[in-house]
Amino acid sequence: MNLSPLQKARYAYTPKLPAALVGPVAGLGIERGPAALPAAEADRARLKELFPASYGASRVTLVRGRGEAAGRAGEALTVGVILSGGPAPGGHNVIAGLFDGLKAGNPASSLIGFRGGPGGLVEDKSIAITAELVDRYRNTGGFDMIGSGRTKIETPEQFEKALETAKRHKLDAVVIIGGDDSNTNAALLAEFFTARRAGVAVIGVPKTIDGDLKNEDIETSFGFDTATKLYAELVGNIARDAASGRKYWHFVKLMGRSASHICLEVALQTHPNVALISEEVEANKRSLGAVVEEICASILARAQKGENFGVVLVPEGLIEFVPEMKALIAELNELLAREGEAFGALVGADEKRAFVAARLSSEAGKLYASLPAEIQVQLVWDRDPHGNVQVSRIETEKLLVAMTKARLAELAKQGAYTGKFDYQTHFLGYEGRCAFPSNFDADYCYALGYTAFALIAAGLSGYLSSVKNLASPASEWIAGGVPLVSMMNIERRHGADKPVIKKALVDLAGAPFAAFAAERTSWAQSSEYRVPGPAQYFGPAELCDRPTETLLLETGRA
Ligand code: FBP
Repeated sequence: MNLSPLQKARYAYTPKLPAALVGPVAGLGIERGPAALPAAEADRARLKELFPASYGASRVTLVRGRGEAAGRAGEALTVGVILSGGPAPGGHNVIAGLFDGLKAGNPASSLIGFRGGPGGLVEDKSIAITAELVDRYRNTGGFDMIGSGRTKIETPEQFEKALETAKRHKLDAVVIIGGDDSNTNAALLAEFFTARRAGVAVIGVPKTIDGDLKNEDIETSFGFDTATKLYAELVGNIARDAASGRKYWHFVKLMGRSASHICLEVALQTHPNVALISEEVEANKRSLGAVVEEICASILARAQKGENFGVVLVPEGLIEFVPEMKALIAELNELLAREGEAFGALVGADEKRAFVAARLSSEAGKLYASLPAEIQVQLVWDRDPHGNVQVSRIETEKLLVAMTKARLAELAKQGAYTGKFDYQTHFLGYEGRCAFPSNFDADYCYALGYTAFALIAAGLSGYLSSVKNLASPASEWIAGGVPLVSMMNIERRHGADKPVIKKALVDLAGAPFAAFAAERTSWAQSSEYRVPGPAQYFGPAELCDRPTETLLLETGRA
């Protein structure tokens, strides 16, 4: 193998663990809290109906030397593991933590990787995860050890096939490492296995760079820390380039399918001139035109100082939060779900646009027609298996540039703008998903994997591995589990009401947004960008182990 010097050095890194997980597994215990119920009271009855076996379970905390013993810790267990959805830095360390936990419990335990995501369980595509294999991937980025995929296990046949695979391998448990959609799937699978008395537990692990799988039990999903550090490094560099060349406005779209957590975190780290927060756009019912006005206001103010350059951060999901676009997308989703077959038979882009345009309501049709042709096509590209619009493929940054240019031309005509507008567009997303995990993500992921083992050993199923108190040193982290169903609500997907884990959007009343809102007026005019530089792996803890600004602000540690 061609190993880089950093890869070799990272092999030697020993992830830090919460105190409860340090020491012999025989000492592991759990403490149960009260029943954890879904936050959406209106959906409780329906969720109870859909998840009779899993509904109403308690949160659990892992403890050492007390509580209920994790009775199966010493057994020879066979566990399957799946990486699901988009990669996020640290996934390999979840597998390493799970593997090490299993082997510490009983060296005869075995771990099986299902390849290519949940489809690997359905189709029984597996690989034995050996010590040698794990060692090759410790503390490295990527999901390439076993691969990932977005297959949704939803048809009765798929559930049956998953059960057959589990029986064939004599699995005691399956660990699903994924985001909100994948963990929704984990909850359904757990319920199905329990209803069929299969004796196979299902445990989820909170993954996604988007940072939107969070709640009072899950302070952050893994991968968010590393990805935002990497994007912030790049945005800081771009900002410095802007201030050096003094000739471009850089429009940077940042990944994050729905929520703007990534954009907000990168803004807090770099102080750009404009950072759009989708949730605020939606809350204030702002049109695309109003969003463009905000960008133009900064451009005008800076042009007056002779600063015809700047940085605009655009969250990937913005388009779905602008009310008129949201209504259009909702109509498109229903239309494509209803007439998917006829639409799928069309070949050319023009034909597809015409098909859609002819079926939209008059308001949505007008808006659709006003968009650039490429955006019209991008809006009707296939939804992913969970029904999501593939926002990473919609060039919102280019749409905003085109609208900004047009608006500046109008303002110039009115004599209100005399600056010069030149631009560059960027999309930062895939660059960050397989980066070497930061120390934070390397530690967090290892702890999540080890916790998943402990939950299995405690005989639990339908739980999400949870590690809390993350703004403190790792030794003070609190490991445990939270029932998956307690995070669910009922939402409209693919034209039908479905139980799903609720996505956590940016809280406009929360500390990270407040910190941003307090500064952004001055950032709009200033060229004093903050340049965070690359993530550090070696050196003092305040440099190497510092969590995100979001986490520090949310826990009052900023
Ligand atoms: P997950 O929810 O699976 O973690 O996906 C994260 C993500 O990176 C989104 O930010 C992005 O919109 C999407 O995946 C892109 O998906 P794909 O890899 O299928 O292009």
